Amino acid sequence: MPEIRVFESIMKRNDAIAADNKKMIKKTLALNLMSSPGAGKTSLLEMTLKSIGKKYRIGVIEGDVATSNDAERIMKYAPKSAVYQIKTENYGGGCHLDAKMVSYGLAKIKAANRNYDIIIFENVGNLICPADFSLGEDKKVVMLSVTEGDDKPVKYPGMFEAADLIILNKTDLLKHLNFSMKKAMSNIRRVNKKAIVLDLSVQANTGMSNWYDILKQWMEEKKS
Ligand SMILES: Nc1nc2c(ncn2[C@@H]2O[C@H](COP(=O)(O)OP(=O)(O)OP(=O)(O)O)[C@@H](O)[C@H]2O)c(=O)[nH]1
Ligand SMILES: [Mg+2]
Repeated sequence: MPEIRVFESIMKRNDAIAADNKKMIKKTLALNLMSSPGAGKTSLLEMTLKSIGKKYRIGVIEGDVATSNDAERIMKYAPKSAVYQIKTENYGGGCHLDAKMVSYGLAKIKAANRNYDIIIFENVGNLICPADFSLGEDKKVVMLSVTEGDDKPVKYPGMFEAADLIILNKTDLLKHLNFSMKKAMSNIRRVNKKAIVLDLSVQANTGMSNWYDILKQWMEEKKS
């Protein structure tokens, strides 16, 4: 019982900081981007910055256990001041970002006064823990690469249940795999009836315009 109370109190505190984060970024669209390791989150952000990074002010907070590899990749396509790497091991954490870490990141990229159009939190690669911790995002985006198998939505339901958008990535590899789009879709719908589902290949740059259209729509909704 005491363990449950400690967990509840951690979650309450996290939710309060997440609410402050959201208040602070005002009209900026904030996204929590989650997936298992290597699904293609950073690749998606690189391609997004290349394509629409001049039109919109995009901030990125990277989350990883160790290394600044992802922030270094992103800085090639975005102003350095708009990118910040959180190494969760430095905060006594590990498998996910929490709202407090993100609040440091938001201060570092000066989110309160730079009027970003979008800020994306790339979470630590993990299909379990990140789902439980709200960061102050408006939308949760979950990426599944087709190399991981079409059964993952039902094996890791928490992550997929919570998603507003599910991106099926690496479709360029479908011809080499026994991944069934039909099965994946039916597994997604078993746990989440509402999420938008997109299939695309970041590497082949196919299906990306649907992603940009959704970003545009969400930005407009947030600003209105
Ligand atoms: N074939 C193929 N490979 C891809 C695609 N998108 C990403 N990759 C490759 O997948 C690998 C992992 O990509 P990342 O973007 O680092 O993945 P990530 O989700 O950010 O990884 P973590 O941050 O470590 O969780 C890299 O070698 C990418 O080049 C794609 O659409 N097709
Ligand atoms: Mg990454």
